[in-house]
Amino acid sequence: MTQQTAPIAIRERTVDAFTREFLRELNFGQGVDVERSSVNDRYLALARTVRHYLMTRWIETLRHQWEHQAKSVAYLSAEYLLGRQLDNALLASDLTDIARTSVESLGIDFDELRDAEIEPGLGNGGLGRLAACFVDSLATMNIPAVGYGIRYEYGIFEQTFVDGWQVEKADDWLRLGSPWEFPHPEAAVEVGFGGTTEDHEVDGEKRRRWVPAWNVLGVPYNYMVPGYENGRVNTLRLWSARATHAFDLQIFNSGDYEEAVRAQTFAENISKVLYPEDSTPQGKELRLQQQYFFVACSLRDFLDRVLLRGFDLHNLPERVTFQLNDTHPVIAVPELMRILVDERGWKWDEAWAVTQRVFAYTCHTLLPEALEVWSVELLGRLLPRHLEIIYRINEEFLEVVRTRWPDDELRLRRMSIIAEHPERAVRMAFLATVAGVKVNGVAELHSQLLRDKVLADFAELWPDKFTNVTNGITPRRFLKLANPGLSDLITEAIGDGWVTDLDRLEGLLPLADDAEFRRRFREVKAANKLRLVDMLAHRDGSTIDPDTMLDVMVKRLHEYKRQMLKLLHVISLYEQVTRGRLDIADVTPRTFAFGAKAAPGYRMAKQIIGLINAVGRTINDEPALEGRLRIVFPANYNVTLAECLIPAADLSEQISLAGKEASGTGNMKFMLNGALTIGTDDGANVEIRQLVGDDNFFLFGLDEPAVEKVVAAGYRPTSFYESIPNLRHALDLVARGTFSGGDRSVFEPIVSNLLSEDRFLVLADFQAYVDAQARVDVAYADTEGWTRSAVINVARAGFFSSDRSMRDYLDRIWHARQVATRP
Ligand code: 26W
Repeated sequence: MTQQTAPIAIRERTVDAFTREFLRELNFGQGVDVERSSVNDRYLALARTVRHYLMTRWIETLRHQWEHQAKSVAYLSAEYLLGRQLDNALLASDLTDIARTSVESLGIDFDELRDAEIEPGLGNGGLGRLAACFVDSLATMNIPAVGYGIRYEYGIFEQTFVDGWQVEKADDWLRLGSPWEFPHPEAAVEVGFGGTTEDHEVDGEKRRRWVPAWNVLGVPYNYMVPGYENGRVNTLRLWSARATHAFDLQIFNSGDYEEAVRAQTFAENISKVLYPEDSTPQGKELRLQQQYFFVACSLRDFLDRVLLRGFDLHNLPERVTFQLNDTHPVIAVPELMRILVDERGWKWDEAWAVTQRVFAYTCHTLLPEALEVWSVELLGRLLPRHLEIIYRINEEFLEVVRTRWPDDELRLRRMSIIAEHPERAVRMAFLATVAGVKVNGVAELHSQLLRDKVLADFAELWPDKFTNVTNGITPRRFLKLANPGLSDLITEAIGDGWVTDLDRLEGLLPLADDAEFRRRFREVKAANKLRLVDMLAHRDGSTIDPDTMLDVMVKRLHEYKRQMLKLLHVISLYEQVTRGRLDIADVTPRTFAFGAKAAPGYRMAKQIIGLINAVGRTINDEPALEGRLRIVFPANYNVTLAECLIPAADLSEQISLAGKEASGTGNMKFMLNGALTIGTDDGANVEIRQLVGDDNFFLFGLDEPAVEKVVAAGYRPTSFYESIPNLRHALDLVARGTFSGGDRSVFEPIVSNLLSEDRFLVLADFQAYVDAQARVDVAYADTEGWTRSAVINVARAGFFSSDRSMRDYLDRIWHARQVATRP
C-alpha cells in the first residue's frame, strides 16, 4: 500500500465548489434531485457537505495527536447537551456565507434547513451543557482531548403541556438520521457484567480475576468537535450498546429464539435512554449499568487504542488525566485498578500509585440528596470484582485516617467510603475524593462550601487536594452564534479577537458612557426581541409584546432554584391590581418568561409547572393587565430555545436559595448577552456581582451563613405568611382555587408545603425579592442608565469564557500543554 502522507486535498472554499459538493450529496448521498428533495434531504446534504470540509482537519488532528503522544485530557461525562451542530460547524469552518450563498443560488431557503436539525439533547441541564462548552473550548484552545460518553438513543424527553401539565414524549432524535456521527462497529469493545470472582495462578503467582456472567458490546460513534477557525477537530466518542454475537448465538443454538432476542434487547437497553433525573439520583440498576458500560469502554479505548502499543502504563499520569464529570463515571477508578492488578499483574500499591494520579473529580452539587450512593448489594451483583476493589481501597484509606486521627471512631465512620445506614452502600463522591489527584467545585462559593462542609474531613486530611475552577460558557455558541447582532456591534467596536479571547470585551467599558453606542446596543436588543416574538408565534402561536421588559427564568425546575418565588411575585402583582390596591399604570410592563423541565418523577416540580401555566392563563386573559403583565412559558426548553431567548432578555432571574446552586451557567449566558441579573448570593452569582459591581446587579435575600442561622433557629414559614400581607394574599389566592377553576385541591400540595416545610426558604426571601424587583423597576425606567449597566455586564463577562475555565484546569489540575496542529 502506498503511504498517504496527507489527507486528500482540502476542498476549494468557493461557492461553486460548495454547490457541486452539495448537489453530489443530494444526488448520491440521498438519491434525489434538487426539485424532488425534501427539507430533510437538503439538510442532510448540507450537513454532509460541511462535514467534508472539516474532515481533512479531523484526520490531521488525529494523525498529529498520534505522532506527538502529548498529554491528553479524557473528559468522562454521562451527559453532553450539545445543541444543534450545523451552525457550529459552519462557524468553526468559516463557511456560513459560502453555504448560504450556495444554497440560496439553488432557490433553497437556508434558514429552513438550519431549523430542520433536531438537537442532540444528551443531557439534563447544567452539567451536560458544561461538558459541551468544555469540549468546544478544548478544541479551540488546541488542547489534546477526547470526550467520552453515551450515545443515548433517546435524549432528554420532549416536554409538552396538556391543560398546563407537563407530559413527556420520547425524544427520538435519530429518527431522520444524524449526519454528524461516525459509527465504528469494527472498533467495538466488550464489557462484562455480573458473575463471580475467583483466584487463579499465573506463572506460579496467585491472582484474582472476574468471571462475568454476560457481556455487552460497546460500539463507538465519533463526533467532530471543531475548534474555532484553528484547523483543529477534536473527537467526542459516544458509546452505543449492542448484544455480543457470541452471546446471541449461544442461546440461539440452544433453540430459544425468544431468549436470544430478549438478550439482545437487554444489551441494547443500556444506551437506550438518558435518565431524566437531575439532582435526585435514581438508585436504578440500569443507571449503574450505563455508568460502568461507558467508562469501561472508554478506558479500554484509551489504553488499547489511543496509547502506542507497548506504552508503559507506569507513565500514564504523564500521558492523561481522566476528568470525572461528577460521580457518574467514578466506577472508572476500580476499573483501572482491576485492569492493572488483575489483567496486567501489577502489585496493588504500584497500581494504586498510578491510579491516584490519573483521575480528577469535579463535584457539581451541594444537595446531599444528589450525592450518588450505590447499594453494596447491587454493586456486588453487577460488578463483584469492583466491589472487592472498593473494599480494599476503603480499608487502606481508613488506615490512613486512623494513623492521622487515632481512636476517632466517629470520624472513621463519617469518612468511610462504605456507608452503613440506611443500608450498606458505596459513597461515590468519597471514592472520587480518595482517588482523585484533585477535587474541584464549580464556583468560588461552591468550592469553599465543599471544603468547609460536604467534604470537610477530607479537606482537613488533604488540604491541597481541593481547588476551584469556576465554570464558563463558550462565547462561540452563546454570543457569536446566538446573538449575531450584538456580535457584529462588538466586533465593529473592538475587533473580532473577543471570540477566542473574551477578556477583550473589557474594551467595551468606555462605550458604556457613549450615547450612540448605547442606542445601537438597544437596537440590537429590540431586534432580538422581535426575533423571539416571531419564533414563539411560529412555534407555539403565542404572542408577546416586544415593548415590555423581558424578565426570564430558564433552568431545570427544582424547588431549590425557586421558580415559586418568581411566581409568587407575579401572583402578588395580579392580586394587587385586580383588588384595586395597585394602579396598573404604576406597574412596569413586563413579560415573565419561564422555561423549565421537571424530572418526570418529581411531583412537586410538576405541580409548580401546572401552577405557572394556570397563573399564565388567568393573567394573560385579564383585560386589566393587557399589554402590561404577561406570562409566557414555551414548552420544551432546550439549547435551541435558549439561543433565541437569552439574547432577547432584559432581566435574568438567578434566585436559588443561597448555598444550593453550585454555580449556574445560565447566569453567565444572560450576562454575556446584556441582561442584568436579579439574584441571590449563590454560586457564580457571587463572582458576577463582584465583576459588575453592586450598581449593576440586583442582589437580594439571605446569604449562606444567614440561611444556616435561620434553619438552626427553627424556621417557621407561617411567621412570614402572617406578617407580610401581600405574601398572604398571593398564597390565599392559590389556596382558594383562583387558578384552578375554584378547585382548592389542585394546588393544595404547593401551598401546604410552603406553609409547613418550605425547605428552600421561599417565604423568608419573599419581601427582599419584591423590594429588589422594585429597584429593578426604578432602574429600568432610566433607559440610558439601564443600557449603561447592560454594557458593563457584557464588558465584564470575559472571565466567564469556558476558555478561561480550561486554562484553570490546565494550570491547577491537568498540567497538559496546548499543542497547535497548525503552525
Ligand atoms: C444522578 C442524578 C444526578 C444527575 C445530575 C445528580 C446530579 C446531577 C448534576 C450534578 C446536576 C447538575 O447538572 N448540576 C449543575 O451543574 C452545573 C455545572 O457545573 C452547575 O452550574 C449547576 O449549578 C449545578 O446544579
